[in-house]
Amino acid sequence: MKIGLVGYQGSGKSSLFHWLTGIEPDPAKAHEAQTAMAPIPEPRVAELCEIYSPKKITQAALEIVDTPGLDRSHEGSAARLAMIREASCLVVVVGAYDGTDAVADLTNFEDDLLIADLDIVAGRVTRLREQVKKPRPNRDELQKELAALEPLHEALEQGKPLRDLELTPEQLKATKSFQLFSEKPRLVILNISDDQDPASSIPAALAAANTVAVSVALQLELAGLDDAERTAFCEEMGVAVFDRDQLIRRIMEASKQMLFFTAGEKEVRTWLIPQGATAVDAAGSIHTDLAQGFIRAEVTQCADLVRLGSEREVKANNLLRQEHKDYVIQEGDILLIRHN
Ligand SMILES: Nc1nc2c(ncn2[C@@H]2O[C@H](COP(=O)(O)OP(=O)(O)OP(=O)(O)O)[C@@H](O)[C@H]2O)c(=O)[nH]1
Ligand SMILES: [Mg+2]
Repeated sequence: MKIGLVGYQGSGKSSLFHWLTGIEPDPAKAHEAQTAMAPIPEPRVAELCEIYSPKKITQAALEIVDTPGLDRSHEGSAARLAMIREASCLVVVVGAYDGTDAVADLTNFEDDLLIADLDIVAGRVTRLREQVKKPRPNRDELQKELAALEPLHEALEQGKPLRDLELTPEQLKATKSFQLFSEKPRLVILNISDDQDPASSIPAALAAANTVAVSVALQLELAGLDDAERTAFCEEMGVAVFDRDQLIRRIMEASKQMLFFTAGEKEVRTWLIPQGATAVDAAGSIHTDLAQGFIRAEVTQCADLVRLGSEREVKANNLLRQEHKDYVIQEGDILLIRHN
């Protein structure tokens, strides 16, 4: 699942990309989308490693995409919007380090996305209205699609993002191929200046939105220092390190994904799945064969295993559960898939 860093030009997307992934975007490719992985730190991996001493440790990672910024005058927007469409989750970066009115800037940006959505939905609704007037074999289906889209068309006209609505299965089906921006989950990052305090920098109007305030340039600089230099720098400048691991997990949650574990002497590993995924989905994310030959999942809670110290103790305490295909994966589950 692609996580798109999006926003207006110069808001700090490429700096954020560099900080999150450790990879500097190639300035020669600033007009293209650039991708890198950000490993998702999970402290429980170390606890599982103490139990298993595995030969190998593998951490799941987020796929982060740096996109070229939109121009406020909308020049060249079509191609840039097309790159943003590919992402399943948007991290909207608002440049608030130079005194820009963050609330107004975010509102403008989201309006730009909303208008692009409205164009698409309005176009489809107009075409469907024409089509259902004439008798044709698939008229019922077109009628259904129109009925699904009309309320969404209306919401967009009123400036309501679709993520705020509860979409029906028919509506989800009708919008799926459009990859509408306002339907995508999103997190807002206010890129504040070095001397602003992250704790008090989120305007009241954004408190309800999923918003994080951080000085990206400062944190990128701090990340490049060794421990001693960093401590000295922070003391001298009166600034603090922002927990990047926590931000990465926050982005994972915003993207409606979660981790599960597999653990043994060969490998301790975290895996990324959509929230609400089932045991057979999880099996499929490991290998398609595991989903096809799925018999059952043996599930342990990580906290139980860590507390008891061994699989044997977990079994002795009846804490190893046998779950079937439809079991919904829970936070902290360690899975062993039985298959043929
Ligand atoms: N003072 C300050 N300047 C920043 C900060 N973040 C970004 N900038 C400035 O903004 C410029 C652009 O930052 P980038 O990270 O490249 O911004 P971008 O969003 O990738 O820009 P585009 O790719 O052109 O849309 C940098 O060269 C910095 O001068 C910040 O936190 N503080
Ligand atoms: Mg950039």
